[in-house]
Amino acid sequence: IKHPLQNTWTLWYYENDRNKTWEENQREIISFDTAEDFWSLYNHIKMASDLHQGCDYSLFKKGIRPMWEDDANKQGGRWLINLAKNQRANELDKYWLEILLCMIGEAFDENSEDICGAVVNVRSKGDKIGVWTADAQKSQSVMEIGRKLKQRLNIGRNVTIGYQIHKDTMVKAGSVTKNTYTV
Ligand code: M7G
Repeated sequence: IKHPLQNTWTLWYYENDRNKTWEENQREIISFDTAEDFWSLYNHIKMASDLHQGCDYSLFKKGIRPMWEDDANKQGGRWLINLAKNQRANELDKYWLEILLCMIGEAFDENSEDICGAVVNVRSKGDKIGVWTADAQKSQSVMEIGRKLKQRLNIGRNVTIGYQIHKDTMVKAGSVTKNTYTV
């Protein structure tokens, strides 16, 4: 028998079609709930670094849509990892896989229930990876998740990552959103 995961996860793919709304461009691809099915899917799809600029992958717990508006996300925010352009070659795919493994392996321990999902944005101005949590007010959980992330991704102590509340991001389209937490 296959190795069951604690949660069922859904992969989403975003491709920008100017004739559709942002929400319509989010496509639900497939759900899985075993380690083996995760690897079949992972090995079958393109690496994030091979996606066209402007595309996203999102992996969220089944039932949570990868958008601010979802009930599970609307009080939440994200730990954001901004990558420099030259990090696409070496870091992007490594970071994304490590985050996927942290999520499906419930590596955030008792804070795993606060994890909603993660998004990778492939962008010409610099790629981004966001880890979305359910409740921005749960400072202890948010901070523990941030510290664990930094540790698992081997992000140096000289590098700071920030947590931004979705409600702040929402009204700041195009400009910088303030960090509510940093680690
Ligand atoms: P992005 O794709 O997260 O980053 O947001 P980018 O600026 O690097 O491309 C781009 C735009 O997509 C936003 O300004 C919004 O118009 C739209 N958008 C992004 N997200 C995550 C959402 C969302 O959760 N809900 C809605 N309605 N629009 C979103």
